Formats: sequence, structure tokens, C-alpha cells
Amino acid sequence: MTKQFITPPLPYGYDALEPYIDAETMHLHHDKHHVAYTTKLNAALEKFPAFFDRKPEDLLADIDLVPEAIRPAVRNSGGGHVNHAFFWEVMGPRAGGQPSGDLLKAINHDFGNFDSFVDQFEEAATTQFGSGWAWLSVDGKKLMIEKTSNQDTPLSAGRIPILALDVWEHAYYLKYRNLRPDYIKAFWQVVNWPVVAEKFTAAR
Ligand code: MN3
Repeated sequence: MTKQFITPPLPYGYDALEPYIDAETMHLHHDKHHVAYTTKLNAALEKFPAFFDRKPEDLLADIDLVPEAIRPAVRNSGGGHVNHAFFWEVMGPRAGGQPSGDLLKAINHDFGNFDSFVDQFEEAATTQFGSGWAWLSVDGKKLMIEKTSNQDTPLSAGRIPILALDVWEHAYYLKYRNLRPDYIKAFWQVVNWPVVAEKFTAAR
């Protein structure tokens, strides 16, 4: 009896992020794309079941410990599994606005002010060429904005992500078509800043 990773359910309804992210996109994105990543990760680990005892985040942070034969599958499908679970968590209904407290202080310190942070994050999300992600990560003592290709994660570079935006076309094409910048602007309406602040506190 082999343990397997499961796709966590959405922490809210499929229509909870309307009108910014539509229910049809959420159904496809969670039930098809996310589930497929988890299924492929499980398939890759079948011959190495000891890894089911690790957290999938740890496999990505320590990718060199994963056997070479399945390393690309863990990087891509494991990344997809972990990144999507993270992405659902940092969004929510009745969200948006601005962070407060220590997180806002750190944003002001590292990016000048909140508006400047938003501009820089949008720039990263807009200019990620092809499929990938934009991130706000904790790098030692400071915050940094970065972007990754495909399902790569800041975890593999030793950083701790606290906010993510999926800019794969599957994340927005049904509603926003080719207008990725409109999707990126709408994202701010669904960011769950209290959850991001918890992740920030835990990362330090
Ligand atoms: Mn996606």
C-alpha cells in the first residue's frame, strides 16, 4: 500500500473569485491541470515510494537528492502540484486591498512603497516569457520579486515564496484571452493578504 500525494481541494468555492477569476477557469485549472500534476508526480514516485514520506516542497528544495531518472518529472509535476496548492491559498473572496503590519513595513523598506511593489511585481508577471510564475519571496532577511519558467519554484533556489501569480495561459485565457496584463491587474482584487502575512512571519 503506497501512500500518494493528493490534490488539496480549493479552500473556497469555484465561483468565489468572480468576477476577477471566473468559475470555469477555476474548474479547469484545479480539477484538470492541478490534478494532472499531482497524478504525474505520484506516477513518477511509484518506483521510489520512500519519497512519499517527504513533503513535496522538500523534494523541490532538495531536488539533487531526487534520483536523476525522475528529477525532471519531480521538478515539473512536483512543481505544478506544490505551486498550485500555494496559489489557491494566497487568493480568496473578500480579499484584495493592501497588507498591513510587519509585511507592509518590509514591502515599504524593500520596494519603496506598496505602489512601487505592485509595479515591479506586475512587470515581472508581464515579462515572464511564455509559461511561468511571478513571485514575492523571502530571501534571507529581505523580500524579492522574481519570476520562474514552467513550474520552477523559488524553493529550489533556497528562497521561501509568500505570494505567487500563475501566468500560464491556462490561468487566464478563457476570460482574458491574450490580455495577460488585465489578468495581472485583476489579481490584486483576490490576493489574501492575511495569508501572505502569515507566510511572511513563518519564513523569517
Ligand atoms: Mn496553472
